[in-house]
Amino acid sequence: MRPRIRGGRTTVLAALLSLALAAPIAAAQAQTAPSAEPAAGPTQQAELPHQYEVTGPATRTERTALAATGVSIDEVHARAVVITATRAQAKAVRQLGHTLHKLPDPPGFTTAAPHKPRGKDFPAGYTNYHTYDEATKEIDALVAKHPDILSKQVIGTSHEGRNLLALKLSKNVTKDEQEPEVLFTAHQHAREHLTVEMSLYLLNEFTSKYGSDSRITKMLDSREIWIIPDLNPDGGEYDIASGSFRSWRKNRQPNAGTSEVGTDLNRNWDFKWGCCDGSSGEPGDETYRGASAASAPEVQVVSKFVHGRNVGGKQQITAAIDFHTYSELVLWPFGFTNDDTGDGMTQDEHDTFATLGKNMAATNGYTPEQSSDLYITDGAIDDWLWGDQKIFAYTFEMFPSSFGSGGFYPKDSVIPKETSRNREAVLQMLETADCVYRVIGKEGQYCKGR
Ligand code: LU0
Ligand code: CA
Ligand code: ZN
Repeated sequence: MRPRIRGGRTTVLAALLSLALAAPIAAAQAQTAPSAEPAAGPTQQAELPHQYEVTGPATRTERTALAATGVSIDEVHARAVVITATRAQAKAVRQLGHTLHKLPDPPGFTTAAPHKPRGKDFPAGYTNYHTYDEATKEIDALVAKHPDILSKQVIGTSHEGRNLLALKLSKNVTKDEQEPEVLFTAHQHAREHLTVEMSLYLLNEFTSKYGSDSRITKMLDSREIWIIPDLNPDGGEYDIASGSFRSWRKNRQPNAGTSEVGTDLNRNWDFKWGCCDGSSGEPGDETYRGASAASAPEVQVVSKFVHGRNVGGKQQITAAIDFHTYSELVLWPFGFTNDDTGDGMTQDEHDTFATLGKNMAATNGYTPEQSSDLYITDGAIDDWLWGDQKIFAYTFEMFPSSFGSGGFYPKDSVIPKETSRNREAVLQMLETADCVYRVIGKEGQYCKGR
């Protein structure tokens, strides 16, 4: 398999960094010297991570070795990457022989304890992003307005007790009809706030256009669409609770025996959990996989929900997208292995994944590739959805393509364009969900008698 590069770019990060330094996000950070390390003070909380450009790693093997230090890899280029790391992790990465440059922190980044009521709002320039309460209110209003096609279930609670929701969109929504089902999930990673907006966009688009847009009407008439809009509400609220962004990734579950908080939900799913150097066993690391498979309550709740869609021994959900940011990618399984095919992935299955992935990417301009082309991950949701449930599951890494265009924190003005950018890809997935193998012309072989 030919390794491809995340974002499809071959530019070195020196150019990226100069772009970043010229960009508004960096201007807002002028108070932070690029190479300065924050000093801990008596009123400060546990250390927060920072983003660094790392020059050196050029292959997926080198990137996987880098990820094994417990950092998250946020952006991949030909001979460089952007990572998120604590100071200790940054030191470990330097010891691997790589060169690190600290990138500017997000707007108003602070290590101070919260000085505002929890989750009051996003910072200036970001207030059109929805806090957990705002999203809940908007969802409740949509359900009240469209009770025939939209219903809400509380499927469980997060570690801190926030409701985890599943929204169902379909004609005759209160009935469980014999229709192909499709799942959209978002916000496993706290700082990836644009993904909650993606969920809200889909809810608004489907409810407002049902009856007037023929493709949407046909899909709601013939599919059952599930949207889990916010898998990690505790992490999301923590990321904004101080009034400035904290660049938080994990959930907010304490780790027994340490002062470290949080599990990386996208390393905690119960398929090949911790198998392959694609996650960390250290509680303080960005990619901490948790104490055991599905140890995070949020992962347990969503796993149980997906298991519940197995009716009469048949999984009803045939296709899924898990939304993340950033890098503008369409990714498919497996993440735990570099092999295209093997146990749990036949050639036809791989070809189906790759064909639909490329078709969808052609509509939004993202780069399509197998997840492990970036670096190895284990315990990621797509591997579980496919490996355990045989659901054609993709990860979309949304806008932007790079740190220099806003990284994890693009301004709220991008929300309408960057959520609607995925409308066509989502419709393609829905339209193929009755027989995904149709994309490789093998409907007759795999979907007869369905
Ligand atoms: O979980 C992750 O590391 C993802 C990429 C994988 C799905 C391959 N990247 S993210 O954390 O930057 N969203
Ligand atoms: Ca229905
Ligand atoms: Zn993510």
